[in-house]
Amino acid sequence: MATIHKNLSDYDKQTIPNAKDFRFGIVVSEWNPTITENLFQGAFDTLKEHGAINDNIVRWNVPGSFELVYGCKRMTTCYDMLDAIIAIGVVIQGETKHFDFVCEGVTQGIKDLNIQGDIPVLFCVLTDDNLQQSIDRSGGKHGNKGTEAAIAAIKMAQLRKESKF
Ligand code: DLZ
Repeated sequence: MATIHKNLSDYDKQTIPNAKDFRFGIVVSEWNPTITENLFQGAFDTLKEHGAINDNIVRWNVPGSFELVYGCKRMTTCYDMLDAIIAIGVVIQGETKHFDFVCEGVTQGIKDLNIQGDIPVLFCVLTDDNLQQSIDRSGGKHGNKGTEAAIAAIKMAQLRKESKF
């Protein structure tokens, strides 16, 4: 998963489906807010760039990354017409084991939502050693993981549409 020499936001725009008919949810963690806002903006701008309209993008905030799972779960219940949901958070290594527990909880939780539910939930959670790594991946020298998640969300929305019979 080395991204040290890779800009995460490099992709071929021609290969991305048009998102004008899709509806997206974005759940944003308020922990490390300057980073999560940049991730949100990267995701929002990318969805718009590929045709999504403002009224078809709903945003909710949750206190921390651990709460992303519940936020996404509730969003799938309240807005069952959504085509994909993006979970945005940043977990930065501290001095205790909290980092490991939050990372484990949110990763497994979002995985479970994808197994149990019908709406794809995209994992846009940075799990970094320090603040600089998060800055580099939220609009810095390694691109914006929010952009990457938005592209994945459009692709998953299209896959979901095409796989319905
Ligand atoms: C408590 C905590 C800590 C120490 N670090 C982070 C972090 O780096 N990123 C993050 O999104 N949230 C953190 N939290 C908060 C937890 O995600 C959660 O909100 C609380 O444990 C309450 O459930």
